[in-house]
Amino acid sequence: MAYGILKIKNTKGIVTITINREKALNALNRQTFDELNQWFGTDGPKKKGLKGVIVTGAGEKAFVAGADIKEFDGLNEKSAEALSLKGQAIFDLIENFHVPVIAAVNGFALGGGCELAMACHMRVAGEKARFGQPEVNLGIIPGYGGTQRLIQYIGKGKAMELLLTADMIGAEEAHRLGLANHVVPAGKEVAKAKEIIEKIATKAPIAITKTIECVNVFFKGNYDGFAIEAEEFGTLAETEDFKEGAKAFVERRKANFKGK
Ligand code: DAK
Repeated sequence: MAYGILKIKNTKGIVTITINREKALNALNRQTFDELNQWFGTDGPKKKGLKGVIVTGAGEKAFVAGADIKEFDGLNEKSAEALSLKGQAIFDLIENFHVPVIAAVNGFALGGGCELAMACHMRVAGEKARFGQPEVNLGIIPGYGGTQRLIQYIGKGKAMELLLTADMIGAEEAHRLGLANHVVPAGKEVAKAKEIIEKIATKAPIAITKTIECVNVFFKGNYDGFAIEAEEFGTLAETEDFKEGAKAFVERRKANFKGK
């Protein structure tokens, strides 16, 4: 499969994947998801001599400003739940990838963008990075693991606050809370991620892979919060407020929610 949106560059075993939709602030449309699936599910695992992967966004403004709101139209309970499960499965591929995957967060990481960054093993934030889960502004909830992963990084109380208020936080706050591993000057995110990968590449590769597996197993409880998240996401897709939220965004006006 040819890649039309992802720019993929392999430099001495470090692959940098750039989501290249700068005009749409790198929003995740269906094609971007398909290409991420193709790379993390099929092409990436076959690469020989791979040390690590860096995921970043094109331009200086955004890592990824969310799922593509312009593709929300026409979703119903079934299709939204299916899409949520598909997105979760792709982000699971990233979370369980056999070599380190680092998000180089160069600007807005909102909604699905914050979820993508959280699916990576670490996050290096540029000083202009902004993180947030603004889904409730649109009448929905995070559909790609955000309700589950944010708690893992910053704890229940703060996660609840960010998810319920839709507030954005800057790089320093994300670092203080444990969401960002490092904060670096703008433009240095990829370089710092490379430095971390080079350090990890000096360690035993199988131990690295097993460490990733073990850390991830800790978070697989007996309950399936992701399935519940997908189910609830499907339910919300049929609400009037969801349609109004997306429409208001496109029309650049404040949404008029009715609780329906
Ligand atoms: N989707 C599509 N286009 C987007 C976008 C997005 N998420 N974010 C920005 N853009 C586009 C804008 O529409 C604009 O395009 P034009 O109008 O010029 O054609 C261009 O990018 C530049 O954006 P702005 O003009 O708005 O730039 P500003 O600097 O004024 O503002 C901003 C930057 C990041 C604050 C603002 O763009 C913004 O608030 N963006 C939306 C943030 C957001 O709400 N993101 C979505 C969160 S919800 C699902 C599962 C999960 C999800 C969805 C579905 N299923 C299972 C179905 C997840 C949902 C989310 O991610």
